[in-house]
Amino acid sequence: MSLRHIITLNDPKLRLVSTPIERIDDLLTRLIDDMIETMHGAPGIGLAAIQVAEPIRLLVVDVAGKEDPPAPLVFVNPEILWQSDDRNVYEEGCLSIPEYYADVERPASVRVRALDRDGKEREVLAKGLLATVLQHEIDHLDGLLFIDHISKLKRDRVIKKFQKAAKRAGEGSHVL
Ligand code: GNR
Ligand code: NI
Repeated sequence: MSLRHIITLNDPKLRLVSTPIERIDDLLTRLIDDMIETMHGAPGIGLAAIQVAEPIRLLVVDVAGKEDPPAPLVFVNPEILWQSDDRNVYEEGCLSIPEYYADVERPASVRVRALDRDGKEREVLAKGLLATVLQHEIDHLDGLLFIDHISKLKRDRVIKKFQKAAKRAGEGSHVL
């Protein structure tokens, strides 16, 4: 198992629409295990494959508390079958947008169908934090970020901040 590099806001790959997974082979289960390790190491409570630069419809989540043993869940080709009309607001963050947090309103509950690590079809009725994280991750599979759910003013501000930081990091590293 190994840690994978997590791409950040300036990387245009984050806007790709990820493609469905056709088979769960050795290469994929290795990616799944690396993603779980990368998520736990970050630390984070979710990770979509595109965040480690793999544009495929795969995500992992783990919303176990700090005192509990790890409880990673794997979702291959997830689909939202149903979402509640009632909504919830959570302060969200994203490993691809480090140190930025904002309130996001989403459906409070969702029913999601996916394949697990063994290729078995599963359905979960998620509420609370799990419902929020699953929607955040499924957004990633469609090239969406949580900042797409906040005001344009706030979104443009955080995008600009990251562009400036990338520019600064690039200066001085040019070969003369
Ligand atoms: O670690 C994460 N925490 C989090 C908190 C509130 C709502 C969503 C998340 S997901 C995030 C990890 C991540 O970026 N997943 O894509
Ligand atoms: Ni994220």
